[in-house]
Amino acid sequence: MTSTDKQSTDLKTIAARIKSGSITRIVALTGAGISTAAGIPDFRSPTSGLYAKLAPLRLPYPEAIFTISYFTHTPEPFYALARARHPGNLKPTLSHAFLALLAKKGLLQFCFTQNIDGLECDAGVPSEKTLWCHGNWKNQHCHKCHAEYPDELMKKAVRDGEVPYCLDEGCKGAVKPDVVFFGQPLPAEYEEKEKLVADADLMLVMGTSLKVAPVSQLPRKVREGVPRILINRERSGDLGNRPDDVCILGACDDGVKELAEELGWTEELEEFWKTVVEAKEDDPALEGGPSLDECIQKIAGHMNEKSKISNGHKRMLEDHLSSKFANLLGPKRG
Ligand code: CNA
Repeated sequence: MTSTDKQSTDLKTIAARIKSGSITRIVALTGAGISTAAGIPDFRSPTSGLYAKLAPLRLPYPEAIFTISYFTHTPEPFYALARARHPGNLKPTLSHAFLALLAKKGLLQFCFTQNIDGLECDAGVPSEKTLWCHGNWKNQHCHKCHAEYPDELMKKAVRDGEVPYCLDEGCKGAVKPDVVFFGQPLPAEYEEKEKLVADADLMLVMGTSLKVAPVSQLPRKVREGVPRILINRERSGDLGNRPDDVCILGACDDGVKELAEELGWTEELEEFWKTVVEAKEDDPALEGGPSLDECIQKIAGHMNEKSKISNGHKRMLEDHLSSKFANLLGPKRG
């Protein structure tokens, strides 16, 4: 645990307040870091994060793969990696179980998650207490005409790494899971739910770099004097700047263990986590499959071919335009 001399509280004090009932409205904000232990890489970790791994694809920028304007003309990379990133057969982590345990004890006021894997739901966090700020994989629609697309066909597309297209012959737009891409609005409930942050008596921020707005601004909406706990590998946002902040730097599951220990919940949490993991059934359709690195290698070849074609196309256009331009200017002098 890190502390600064500005700090006026610590984990022990916060745990004591939870146990005594003076903290009852905990608002959680989670990010990709609570799911890396389940096997889904985050975005921004230096070598293990997805953005670092995407280098062979030579995307215009790593976020392009999740940017709506890019997806509309090049959906292939998103689907090529979908199977390796799909949460189908992954199990909730101890951190997901901790959130569900808070809910079970009536202490979780609300959970804002930026994750799209739905693992907090698998762990038992009630859906009415969760906002998937960036959507999730549960449903899918054509990005063009917004028609629904059947689950079974979507599962097949994810399994085969193929782009699913709208079943309407006249449309044929690429189908997109209901994940919020860069350039798309957040769910309509966001503005309403955001107000719960000002009512919290503890905010728990876990596994996020707080680099994606507007969710990154939520911790600032906590009232002054209300404790905020950050559990993350690194400092993020303005966490640690207020006297009532506590930063536990390291793996989320270790930080959660530390907190559970202070609360006297260690055994209960371990037991609960075991039942949660056992309860999640595997989907045989999504078993096995290539690793993320293998998927990236495979699509890299295809993308390089595609870029060769588009470079050729670009050169052809340039030649065409320069000859047109030369004709407009008339014959060369000299
Ligand atoms: P990010 O920007 O990749 O940051 C992740 C943060 O977690 C970093 O600060 C890491 O240091 C930290 N971290 C990683 N692993 C651990 C760990 N085991 N213990 C403690 N800390 C860890 O991801 P954010 O969530 O901040 O960014 C928001 C994006 C990421 C959202 O749009 C998500 O949809 C998107 N995302 C989601 C998933 C998922 O659903 N599991 C996976 C990858 C990215």
